[in-house]
Amino acid sequence: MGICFLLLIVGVCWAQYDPNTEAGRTSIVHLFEWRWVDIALECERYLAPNGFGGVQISPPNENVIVTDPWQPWWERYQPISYKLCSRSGNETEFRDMVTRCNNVGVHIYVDAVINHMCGTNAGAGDHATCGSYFNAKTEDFPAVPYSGWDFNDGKCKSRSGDIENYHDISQVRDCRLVSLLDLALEKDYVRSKVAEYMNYLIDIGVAGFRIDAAKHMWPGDVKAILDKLKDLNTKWFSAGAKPFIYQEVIDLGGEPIKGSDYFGNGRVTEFKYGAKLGTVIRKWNGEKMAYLKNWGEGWGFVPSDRALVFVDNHDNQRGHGAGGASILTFWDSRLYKMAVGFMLAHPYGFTRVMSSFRWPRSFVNGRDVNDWVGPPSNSDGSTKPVAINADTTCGNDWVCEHRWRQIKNMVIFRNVVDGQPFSNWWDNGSNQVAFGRGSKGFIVFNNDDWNMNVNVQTGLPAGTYCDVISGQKEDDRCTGKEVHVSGDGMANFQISNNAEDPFVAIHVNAKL
Ligand code: AAO
Repeated sequence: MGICFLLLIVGVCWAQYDPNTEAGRTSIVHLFEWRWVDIALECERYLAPNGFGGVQISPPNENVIVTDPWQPWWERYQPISYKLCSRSGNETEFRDMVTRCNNVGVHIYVDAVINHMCGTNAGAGDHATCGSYFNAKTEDFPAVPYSGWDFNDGKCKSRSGDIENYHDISQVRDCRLVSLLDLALEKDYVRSKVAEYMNYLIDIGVAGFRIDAAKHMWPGDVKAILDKLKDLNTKWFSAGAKPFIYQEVIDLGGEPIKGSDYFGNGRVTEFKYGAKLGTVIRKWNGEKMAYLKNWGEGWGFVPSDRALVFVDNHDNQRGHGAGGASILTFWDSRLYKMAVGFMLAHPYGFTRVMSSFRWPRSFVNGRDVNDWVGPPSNSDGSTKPVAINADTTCGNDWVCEHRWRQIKNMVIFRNVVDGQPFSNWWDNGSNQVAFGRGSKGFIVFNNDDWNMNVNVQTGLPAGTYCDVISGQKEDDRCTGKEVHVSGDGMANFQISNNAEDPFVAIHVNAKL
């Protein structure tokens, strides 16, 4: 009791850092803009059998339908109500997805857009995804209901009412982010409406939330909402389990709002991770992989147990949000696979894999003028199903990075080495590096412009291992390169700088 009181003061009695994934499942995947029916199938046919712990889904609540430009992906970040209909599906389909995914041990994490409603220019009428009436000008959202009293207009001190200066903390939190109507989260009524929405999802069986635009809310307001949340549904989670919370706080340094301001509520997204890793793998600014030896807190990142990490996200893969040009995406597939491989092998942070759709990228003066284009869709605007090809890749312009052999096998690698220490680092002072995870796994990269041929200590038991990057172990044979570890743990690695994938990864479950 006394201890809990003390802990309560520093905020750890409530805060939820544990992802609630099943034991031995250490990553989630963001199935950006996927339909609920496709996610349910993917949980059963692919994610569960390959050890994925969960899925971050696109916002499930009612949003405005934007027609100029035509149904951009970002319309889903403009809520109209907390009813569960969206381009991804209706409430019945949502419930079916959560049940079926949970039943195979893959949990659902909801992207919760609770900082704001639609933009000031969204108009009025019933052009929202469940058909609810709203009026952006009068700030009337009867389907919640919210009215003009429930927004921050009076509090905001910027000239336009929008955020104009990220160095002014109150502006960032009390004014409108890109003109989105900013909810007055200090009001108990508003907090209760938001908590009601989140509790409804918890009852259905979700395991946690990405808190969108958390930077634009006062940490204490977020906490007041979280304090109203229920424990997870005991049909799938142990009694007393709290929803996993990861807050979207963009902190690349240089602004007064810090990721650490939000530790009391849960984890935060570490945006420095993808920005820096992209810079290193691209070899920009004199960076080299040898410098990754102290990757993690040593690079100024938040503590590992407070971090949600990713190579790219739905914003910065198309120039939104933050990270800049260094961010690696599926468009640079060779370097991207190395970056994701490095992330999944390294113990730092809780990892999220991105799964994208392809869009007609078109650069004008260095900016992608098609950065708004929504998911693959039919002529009536409905989202196309995720087609699965005979070779297990996806069709219909769904990229499915999570199904790329190299990435899928590294998700498994991370599960196999879970709990093992970062060990046996080796580098050539340039871009050839290697490291292990105790006695369970080892990975080697050659990002130099010359061939690699080294003998290094792996820490693994003697034997012949199958490289899970160039192939994988199928029954008792290896479809890729084989690596021989001798009795003293040493092994020889040869990686051509022209290899399709210039890295090799082995682990004890891929021993022949
Ligand atoms: C759309 C239109 C707008 C229109 C609005 C309303 O594009 O023109 O005004 O509708 O009609 C998404 C889209 C938006 C879209 C919105 C609503 O990205 O384009 O607006 O839906 O439909 C900030 C926030 C961060 C946010 C990010 C995009 O802090 O929370 O912007 N991400 C989330 C979602 C995102 C969504 C929303 C929030 C809204 O993931 O998909 O928006 O729900 C600085 C700040 C960052 C700030 C960026 C971008 O970053 O630090 O906090 O992110 O600027 O404004 C260097 C700096 C770095 C800086 C960066 C960029 O890298 O180091 O700190 O430059 O300047």
